[in-house]
Amino acid sequence: MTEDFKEKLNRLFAQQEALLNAPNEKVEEENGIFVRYKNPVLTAAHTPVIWRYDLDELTNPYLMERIGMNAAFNAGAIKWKSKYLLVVRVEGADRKSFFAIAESPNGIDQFRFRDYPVTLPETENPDTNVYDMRLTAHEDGWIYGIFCSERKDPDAAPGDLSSALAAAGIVRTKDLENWERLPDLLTKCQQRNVVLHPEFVNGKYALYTRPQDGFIDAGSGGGIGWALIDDMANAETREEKIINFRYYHTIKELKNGEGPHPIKTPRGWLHLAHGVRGCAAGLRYVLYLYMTALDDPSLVIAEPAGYFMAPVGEERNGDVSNVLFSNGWIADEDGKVFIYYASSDTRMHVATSTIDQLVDYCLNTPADGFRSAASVETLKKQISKNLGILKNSMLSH
Ligand code: M1P
Repeated sequence: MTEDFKEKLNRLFAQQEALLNAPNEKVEEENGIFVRYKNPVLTAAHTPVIWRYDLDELTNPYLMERIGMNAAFNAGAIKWKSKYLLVVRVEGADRKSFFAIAESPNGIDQFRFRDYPVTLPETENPDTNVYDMRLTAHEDGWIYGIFCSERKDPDAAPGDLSSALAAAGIVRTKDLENWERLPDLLTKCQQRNVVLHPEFVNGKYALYTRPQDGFIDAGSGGGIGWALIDDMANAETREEKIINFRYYHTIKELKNGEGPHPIKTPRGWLHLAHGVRGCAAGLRYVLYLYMTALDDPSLVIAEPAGYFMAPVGEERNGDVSNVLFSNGWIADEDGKVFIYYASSDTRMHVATSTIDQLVDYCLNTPADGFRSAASVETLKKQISKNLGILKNSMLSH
């Protein structure tokens, strides 16, 4: 190896180590509900040097990137052997997404990809693209991963190279190293954002679904669905009911979808989801929370109006701008919650909160009144209560 090549190589590794070891810090002045962290926890630049470069001077004398990585986003999350583990949607410069695992000792920085991406077993009908895995450590003892399996629509008109079909692919593992592929979920329509509930419900597996008319449009699919399944090894939705509806002139008017699986709390199941609306700039994806009953995870008991998180600053820009999307969060035993979210289909971030704060937010934030006049009434109520408090506190001074 020449000295020049060796120097370039050392620089490359040093730059990456600096990026991977950069300490993250809280962003001040948040809203009391959650705290954002300043640096993205993963980007395309966090993918290992050994993925992107051929390190052999003979075959790569200019030390050029040979396999480009475009983005690292929409990660599933799980706490595993005391580490915070993300199953990341990595997208290559070739537009193919694949899964790769990155781990951190503290959940907020030092995320490092494993040497190899996940080798996902295939069904007889190979996937063209795979993405957005939701991880569920189910009480049956398996860790399931449900993801979108995308294939070209076989009925597309000649020359139409864009029409696609979305289905829910299913894998399971006991060690997050070896994955068993199960048959795709059998449903009456296309599906994305399918999530496995962590507990049996009436002795069955329970899925959050998102029935959709087309690959992009939810269409007549009214929102987040719910289906009970006999067997994950032959999963089929016989009956599907909508449990979290879309509404006109809300943040989820056009589409919505369950995020990661809900967190069990003493007051009910805490859900994180995304809502989509259309505007002149295109689609706008934001995150929202809702809660369902402890004894019936399909029964909504609280849903604050509007969004919980929306893109800000650099989060607003990327390959698909104006998008926040989350399919992973981790609740620690002390009640701290790590919310992993992607911005604009480009990079991964973390925000933290606690179960108590998120439950309080859900149960005490006013619900949507669906009309401007209702919003004004809600606002007036709070203002007059606060004016009373201020008046009393001034009197008491
Ligand atoms: O581009 C924004 C998101 O679009 C899709 O979301 P949905 O399933 O709601 O249609 C997905 O492709 C998602 O990966 C992507 O982030």
